[in-house]
Amino acid sequence: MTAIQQGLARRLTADEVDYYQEHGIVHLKQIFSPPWIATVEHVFRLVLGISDPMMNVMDMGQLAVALEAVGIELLDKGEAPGDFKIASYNWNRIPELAALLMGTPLPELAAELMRSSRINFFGDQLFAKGPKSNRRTAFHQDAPYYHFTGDQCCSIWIPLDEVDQENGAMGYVRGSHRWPIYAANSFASQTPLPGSTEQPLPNIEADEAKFDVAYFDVKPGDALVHHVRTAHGSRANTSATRARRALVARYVGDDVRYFERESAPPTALKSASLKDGDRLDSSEWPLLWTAAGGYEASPAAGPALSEILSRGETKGEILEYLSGR
Ligand SMILES: O=C(O)CCC(=O)C(=O)O
Repeated sequence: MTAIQQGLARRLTADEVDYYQEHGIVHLKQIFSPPWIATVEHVFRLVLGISDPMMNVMDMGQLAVALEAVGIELLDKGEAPGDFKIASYNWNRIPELAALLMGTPLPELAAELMRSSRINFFGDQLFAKGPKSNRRTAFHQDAPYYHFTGDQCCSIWIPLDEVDQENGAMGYVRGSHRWPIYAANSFASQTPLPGSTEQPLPNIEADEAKFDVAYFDVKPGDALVHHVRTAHGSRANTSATRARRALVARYVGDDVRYFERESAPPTALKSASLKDGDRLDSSEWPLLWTAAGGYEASPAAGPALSEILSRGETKGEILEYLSGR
């Protein structure tokens, strides 16, 4: 990175890139600028404020009730009066979210950490653990949920609240990006999803010390970035007053190729056009940035989107911009 990109408070250091490569996780302290984080907060509220049946939002409380009803053992039992919602893959319904994820600074941040010369967008998720939502996110790897192979996929976890052990800190098994792919679970239970063919993940929750789980206390402006095979999960939010919100943005790089994984859950995104072995370039996973051409290579996005967003332009103008590219 030659200049500080719009949205960043500072440059990445060489040590941070090495740490990500070595451990499959890195904590970037105060990497984002306050105005950019204010934009993330605005978009987060917008997404979770929309009540539209087309929105992809999972209520984890309801999921837990449904799992228990069919006899699946939950990680956290007992009373969990607070809300825990996960909103997934809504970027193509909400232009402001698309603009945030596809413009500076996230694609270049992902490129630098993964040492990749090109970046496609892969997906968005919002995790909102309300006060007293009292539910862990079970340890899991992201890879078994996806229809692709490769190492260069990272998730950038962007907190909007101060987060510590009390309100849902994220934990990561350092070095587990070198593990094989284990079975996917429902996040509320360690039980593998029906149809999984991989081995169940070791019982990390039972002996976190043995697995060298690293928990991170974070503040708005920080990011935690993990590799697609790094095992991760989070504490319950046991605080009576403090929410724990995070936006997760996922990107893929040079070595990722489409691969229809038979064991992936039915909700895993498939492409209408790609076949096994193809790069992900498609309307589902747009190419955003290349080292040679910057954002110019991108049919879908670019720094101008972030600019439009930061000027507080209207939804109509953002939609017009996206459809004109
Ligand atoms: O925020 C959480 O509790 C879990 C996040 C997660 O699993 C992810 O970012 O892949």
